[in-house]
Amino acid sequence: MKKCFWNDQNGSFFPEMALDFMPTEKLRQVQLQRLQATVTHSYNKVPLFRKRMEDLKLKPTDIQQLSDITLLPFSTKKDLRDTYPYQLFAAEMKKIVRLHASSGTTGKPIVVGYTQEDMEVWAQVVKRGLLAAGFSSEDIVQNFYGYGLFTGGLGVHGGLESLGATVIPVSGGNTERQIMIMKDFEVTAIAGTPSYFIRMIDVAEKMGVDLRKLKIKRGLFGAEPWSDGMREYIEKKANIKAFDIYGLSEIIGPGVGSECECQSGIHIFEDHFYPEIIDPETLKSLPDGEEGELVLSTLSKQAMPILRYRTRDITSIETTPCSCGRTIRRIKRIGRRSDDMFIIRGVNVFPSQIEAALLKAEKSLPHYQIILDRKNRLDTIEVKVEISREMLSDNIGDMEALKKRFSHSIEQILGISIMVSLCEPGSLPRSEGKAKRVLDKRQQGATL
Ligand code: DLL
Repeated sequence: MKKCFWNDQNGSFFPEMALDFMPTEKLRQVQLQRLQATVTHSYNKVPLFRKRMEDLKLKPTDIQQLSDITLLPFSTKKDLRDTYPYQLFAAEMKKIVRLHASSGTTGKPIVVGYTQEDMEVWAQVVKRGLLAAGFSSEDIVQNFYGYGLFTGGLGVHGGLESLGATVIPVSGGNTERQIMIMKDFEVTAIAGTPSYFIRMIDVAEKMGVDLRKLKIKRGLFGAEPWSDGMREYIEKKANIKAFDIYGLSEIIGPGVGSECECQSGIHIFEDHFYPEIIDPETLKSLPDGEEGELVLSTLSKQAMPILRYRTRDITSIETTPCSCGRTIRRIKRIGRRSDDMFIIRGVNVFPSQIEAALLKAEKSLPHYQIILDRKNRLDTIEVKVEISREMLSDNIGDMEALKKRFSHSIEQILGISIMVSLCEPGSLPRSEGKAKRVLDKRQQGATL
C-alpha cells in the first residue's frame, strides 16, 4: 500500500493528520482567526481577563495580526489559584462536561474544565500525537498514567479510544500486576511516566520477565522531564521506541505537543495552542532558536481559554523543518523549569544537571534523590544515589571509587563539590506517577 501522510501504519485513514501538514500560510490564518475569537470570548466571559485588558486600554479588535499577541497580558498559575475554583470558566456550568485538577506544590489545587467541544479537541490532539509516534488502531495499549483528577490517564485514554486502539486503563500502581498484564494481554504499546516505567524495568528483571522479549514496540512517555540518556536506557532495556508527549493541565493536559518518528523535538499542535518564548526575567519575546520560558495560548478552548500562560518550562522553538514534513513547529524537549532551580553556594543548580552527571558517571541512570536542607542558616545539598545490583560490591574500595566517580562528575558539571552518599538497592522512595527527585526540607523549618 502506498504510504500517505494521513494513513496510520496499517493504512487506516485519519484525515486529522492533514492538520499537521497544513501549508504555513494557511496555518497562520487559522491561528489568527482563532486567536481573535479566543480574545473576544475571554473578554466577554472572564472578568479577570476583561479587567486586565481594560487596564492596558486594549480591546479585542486591537488584535489585528498574530504578532499583536504580545500586547496581551500574561497569565500565571497564581491566576488559577486566585480564581479557584471556577472564576476563569468562560462557559456556563451546564456546558462543562469534565473537571480535572492539579495539586501543584502548595495548598489548593487548580481546577480546569472542558466542554464537549474541548473534549473532542483533546482527543484529537492526543490522537495526532499517537499517530505521529507510530501508534495504530491495531495496538493493544497499556495506559499506566494515573486515572482520576490528573489529566494524564483520562487524557491519553481519550486519544487512544479515538484512534481505535485497544486500551487497557490500568492506571498507576501494583507494578507486578502491570508486568503480568503486559505479558499476558500481549501489549504492543505503552503510555505512562518514564520514571515509573524505569521502575517497571527493575521489577520485571526481579520477576524474571525479559521485557525485550514481549510484544511491546513503542511507548509514549511524558508528564515529567526525561533526558536523552533515560530514553536510551528505556529503549535498550525494553527494546522499544520511546516518544515524548508534553502538556499541562492549564492548557488542556497531555497533547499540547508530541514527538514524531524522527524523535527530534516536540511538535506543538499549533492550530490549537500558540507557542511563544520569552525571557523569564525581562518578559520580552525571544526569537525562534533562543532558549527561554514557553508561553502558551489556547486557540480553541471554550470552557477555559487561557492567553499567554507562563508555563515555567524552559525550551526553544526549533528553526529547521522536521524531516517528517510536518509544518507545525517543534520545541526542544523540556529538561527543566525556571522554578526548579536552587542556589547552592551562589551557584545556580538544576536537578537535570545532577541527573546528567550521574548518567555520565555510570552510563545508566541510578535512582537518586536530591535533599536540600538548611544548617546554621546555610543551604546544604546532598545527593543520595541508590546502588544498582550491578554496581554492588563487597569491596569497600570499589564502593568508595564509585562514590568518587559520582562526586567528580557532579563537580565537573556544576563547578562545586556536593556531598554524595550511596544507599542500598530499593531503599529510596519510588513514585508510580511523576518522580519526586528533590526533597526540600528547608521549608519544614526544623533545622534552621
Ligand atoms: O503532566 C500533563 C501530561 C500528562 C503530559 C501525561 C504528558 C503526559 P500537569 O500535571 O499539569 O500536566 O504538569 C504539567 O509537567 O508544565 C512540565 O513542567 C511537566 N511536563 C509535562 N510533560 C512533560 C514532558 C501533565 N514531556 C507540567 N517533558 C509541565 C518535560 C513535562 N516536562
